[in-house]
Amino acid sequence: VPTSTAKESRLSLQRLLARLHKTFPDEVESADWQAFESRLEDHFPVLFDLLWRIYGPSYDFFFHVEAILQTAAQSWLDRPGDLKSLDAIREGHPHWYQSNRVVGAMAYVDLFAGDLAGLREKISYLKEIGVTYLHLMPLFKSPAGDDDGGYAISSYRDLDPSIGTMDELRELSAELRQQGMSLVLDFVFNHTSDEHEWAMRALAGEVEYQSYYRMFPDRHEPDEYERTLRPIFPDAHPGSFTYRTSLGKWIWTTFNNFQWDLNYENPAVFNAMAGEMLFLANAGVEMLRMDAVPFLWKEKGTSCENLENAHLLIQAFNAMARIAAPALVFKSEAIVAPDEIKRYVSERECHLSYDPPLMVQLWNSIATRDARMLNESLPKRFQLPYGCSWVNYIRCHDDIGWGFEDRDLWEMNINPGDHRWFLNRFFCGEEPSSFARGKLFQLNPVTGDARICGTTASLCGLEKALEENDDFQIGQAIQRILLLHSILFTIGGVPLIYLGDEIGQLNDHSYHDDIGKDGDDRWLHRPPFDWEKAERRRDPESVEGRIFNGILKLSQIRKNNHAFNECHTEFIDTGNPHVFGYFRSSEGQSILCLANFSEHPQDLPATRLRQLGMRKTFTDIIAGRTIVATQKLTLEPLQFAALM
Ligand code: OTU
Repeated sequence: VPTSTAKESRLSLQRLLARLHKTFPDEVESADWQAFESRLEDHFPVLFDLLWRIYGPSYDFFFHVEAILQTAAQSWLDRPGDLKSLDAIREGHPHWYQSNRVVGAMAYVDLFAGDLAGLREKISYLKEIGVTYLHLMPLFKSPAGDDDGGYAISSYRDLDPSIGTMDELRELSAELRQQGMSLVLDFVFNHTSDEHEWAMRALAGEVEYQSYYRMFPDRHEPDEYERTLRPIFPDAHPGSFTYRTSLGKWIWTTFNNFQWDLNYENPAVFNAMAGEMLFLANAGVEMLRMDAVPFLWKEKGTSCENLENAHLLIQAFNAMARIAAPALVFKSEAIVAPDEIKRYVSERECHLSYDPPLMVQLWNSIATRDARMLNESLPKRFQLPYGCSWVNYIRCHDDIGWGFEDRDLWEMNINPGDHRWFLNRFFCGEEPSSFARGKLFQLNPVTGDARICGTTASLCGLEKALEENDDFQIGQAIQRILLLHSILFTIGGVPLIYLGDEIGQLNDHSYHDDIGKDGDDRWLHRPPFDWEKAERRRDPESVEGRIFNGILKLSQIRKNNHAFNECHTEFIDTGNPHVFGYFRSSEGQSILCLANFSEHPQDLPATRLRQLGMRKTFTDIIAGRTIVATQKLTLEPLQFAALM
């Protein structure tokens, strides 16, 4: 498809504006409308070009472009005044998420605080840790029992009634904003649940809504596609299609059989979902976690992941946001090969992205007590385009999958398959050197691939140490938890805490008693937040107090040192295979971060430090003491130091 020219898009805009003026006759004179038109001038050429590249061949292309602009105009007119003020603030300071003051946290509303009203009462707890970015897990209407933790959405405009109402969500977002916190929600736009109105109408035989999904009359095409697809939940749901007898059709279901993939080849689907996205933005959501982006577009003979049109679609959603909700930014959730992850990150696509390579490498170093893989492979891909940022995490609500770039491992003479298997055994506690209490997830019997479930504390050895009542091991487990968080809070990007990790919550096996959760082992690491345990954070001698205070200190150190601003991280060769090291510098301040993954003291020769420009005397701002290193610097077991 040839790309459109600037001239074509300008001409189209003129024609479309004339028609839009007729649709919104009472608005066109207003200042609000003028603001909309000036944004259109800026961003319509981009949007038009993207739509043209995706949908250009459809006979009714122009009809759809007009409908899409109507969605943008209506959403802008519906946007509340306080959010329009936020738009103006963000336009003046678009890269707010790069600030060292930003600290993220994620939680399920029901598990953390019962409901939205309960959550408002917990804002002070979040403020105590310094949270400024709050990701609430999907809270929309979902099929009872079959909801994939909220990722099967039946309506993007109605909440799960046990959590609250849309009005309460709007109130919460306003209160968070007043308290200096940004609300982050998921945009689950690859699929809807099979109880979404569109799916129900499709089931009832409405052809228009059947074209919202990908349906096939027999196995012919599904078989063709499956030749090159990888199953995502092989345990729960083999293959990528589900047969519905009432329809007599096979439906594309990448994830569970109740999650129907949307058909983005149909421009009406893009328009409808852009409307849902802007609706969320107008409720006060400042950042969208763009769920499952790799799967948006499908083509026979390919893996149907990370295809070019998936990128173009996200860019088209982004252009819609620039026009109708400029404060909105996107975070990419692409848990794919390291080289593919970065392709989603740019100001025109997703401003932020999870950083699975860091997460995976951190766990690898925890298991091997060795930092060489971190030192070798992380620096290769850490640099992001201007204005973009990583969201760093130790673990999230999903499993941990060993997403290394195989090439990197071969270069280090490590067999990737064997090494993944070692890590799986290690985190299930099956290796002699292990302290972890994880569980295998989605073992693929064909490939032998598997992923790991478990909370940070249980994977770091706290569960085992507490059971064995071993103070020394308890201390080491706490140090591992703090070591991981130290890197999270200092390396370039937004640190994202899984709420509960800051008080060392352990694996929770109670999900087996809930038929909605049993069978999905990711619930092992999604325990209800334990507020009694959280109370013990006030006792500095308690396990909870030691972890909580350690993380609190990291949060404060991050906020008080502008070296942690922005994303730039200069990785260094520490000369010691157990020690991971990097410089953070900004506005004239420079801090050398060193992480010892070994359970033994590790030395760094003073000559190496001198070469890195360090003096003989410096301060470790974590330990709060002055260090004189004339001969060498010795790091304690599992110590993290930030030197300046
Ligand atoms: C996401 O995860 C969510 O985080 C999961 O909780 C959902 O179940 C799922 O989407 C469906 O909505 O495969 O193992 O590359 O890896 O989107 C988790 C992206 C997943 C996928 C990711 C997906």
